Amino acid sequence: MVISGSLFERIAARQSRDPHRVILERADAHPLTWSDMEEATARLSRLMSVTLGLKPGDRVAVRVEKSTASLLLYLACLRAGLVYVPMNTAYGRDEVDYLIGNAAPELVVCDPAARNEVRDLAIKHSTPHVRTLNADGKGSLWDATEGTPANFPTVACASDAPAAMLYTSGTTGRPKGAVLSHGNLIANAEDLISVWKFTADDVLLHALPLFHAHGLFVACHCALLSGARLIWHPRFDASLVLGDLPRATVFMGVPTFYTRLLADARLDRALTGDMRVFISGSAPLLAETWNSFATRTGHRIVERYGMTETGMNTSNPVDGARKPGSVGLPLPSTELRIVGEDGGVLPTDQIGDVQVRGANVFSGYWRMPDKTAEDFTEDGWFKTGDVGFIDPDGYVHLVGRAKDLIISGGYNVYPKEVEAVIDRLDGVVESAVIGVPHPDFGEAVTAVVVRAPGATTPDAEGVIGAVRDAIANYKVPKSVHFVTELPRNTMGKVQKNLLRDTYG
Ligand code: MLC
Ligand code: AMP
Repeated sequence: MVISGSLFERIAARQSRDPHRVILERADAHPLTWSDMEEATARLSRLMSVTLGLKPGDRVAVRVEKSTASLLLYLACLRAGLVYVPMNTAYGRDEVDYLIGNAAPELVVCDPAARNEVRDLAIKHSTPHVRTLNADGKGSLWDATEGTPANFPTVACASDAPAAMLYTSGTTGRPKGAVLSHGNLIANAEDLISVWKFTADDVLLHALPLFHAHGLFVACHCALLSGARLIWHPRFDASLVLGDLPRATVFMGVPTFYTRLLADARLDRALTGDMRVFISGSAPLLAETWNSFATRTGHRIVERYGMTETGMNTSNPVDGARKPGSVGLPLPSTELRIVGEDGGVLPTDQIGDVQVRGANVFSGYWRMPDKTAEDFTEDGWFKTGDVGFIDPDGYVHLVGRAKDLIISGGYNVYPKEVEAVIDRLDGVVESAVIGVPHPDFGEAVTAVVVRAPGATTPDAEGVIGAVRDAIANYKVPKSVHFVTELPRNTMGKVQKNLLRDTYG
């Protein structure tokens, strides 16, 4: 069989070897086989392509709770050549407004509870279709598939055809849509399956959200393209994860998942005895967490490093030395180099900017050619905004970020977005938002605020309340400090390092 560049065709080719085998288990409903998934995605693809008339390349923006139906919707978009645009369910009205306006989707799928708000935004942005899908997989999208024939010829596509667009914020300006092609996603998944040695005997415990690269691409593609079984959890709950670990062989999480598992006395060698590998990424895993986990369970967590625009770039090996504090070796299809301020490549052990190139790297930001050009070098390397070095064994170590980014519990928070909300408040002159160490979230969003002379409002609660009303809840400062002025260097730039020293 000749298959095109379509990721769906690739998954179907792997899964159709044994279509009646269970590939997804969940607590509250019957397990799914590939045959179930094939049928459900055929209906959804047909509904979107034939009934609603969406064409390959059209965007489908999705803001729904994680469910197997949301996974099926993603797969149906791949199958129909549509571009899947997931949104964090924590996004507030302004964030959804911006995203729908920017992505210009033909269809928005949202939770029934948000239908009126999303419908208004859809009207504002001339989005023709709005459908709903709730956490149980019910809603107008699903209902409309009743009676739809369960056959749909998968849309063939070139490997550079867009498959998904994920929004990532910027140091300046508004969030950008990173367009990932079918080829980007396939290349990265194949590398990870080989480096992490996935086989059809694996059972992956999936507790990550489905709207970011980690849960959607890394976890799902490794399982679906290797034939491994998924145990599906709607969200991360340490207790439920511990309950299912004895039935799993692979677990993936952000560092907060690991610190929360360690906080539970039940985590021990017996419980994790049948596990093959634990994998961590999206934020720095402290060597202390790595060591505690190794002592308690005997497992050396495999840390890897990636980002929305590139998928995964490096990983510690499953066979071979896993170094705590290092993000490992470049993946087979990824080249990685460290460059100095003059753009020259730096030798081993020298700290500089991390740049990557390879089949995993996206081709650009949606409708932002200038921003895309800015983030690539002339010879096609992507500037990650991360800072690190390569050790004499070839292992990559990240030591910081050139970009002004806070990572809290694996979610990215760009200070500028939070500062903009605080600076709008009456009585505020200016603010600086920083990340300070936090035992659960790794970094905690912290605001340092200058009020107008004599002003006593807003107080900390007022600042927190205003941010909570405006943007996603994980971006809300965990603490607020008031100062009479912000420290600045001779260029007038706020010295956030001094603030981090004071409030960290
Ligand atoms: C929730 N809260 C957070 C938070 N998550 N605060 C800061 N940082 C976070 N990450 C807050 C909520 O606002 C709420 O506050 C309170 O905590 C409880 O909310 P919750 O929804 O009950 O929290 P919980 O379910 O415990 O969520 C925590 C978490 C979740 C760690 C399980 O954040 C999570 O699943 N993180 C994973 C993120 C991820 O998948 N990242 C991958 C990005 S891809 P209040 O005040 O309202 O009560 C990427 C590329 C790569 O980076 O390399 O992988
Ligand atoms: P995102 O934009 O959500 O894809 O986040 C990507 C960023 O997360 C990277 O540029 C890194 O700064 C960070 N990141 C991902 N994995 C790791 C890791 N293992 N260690 C440190 N930082 C990481």
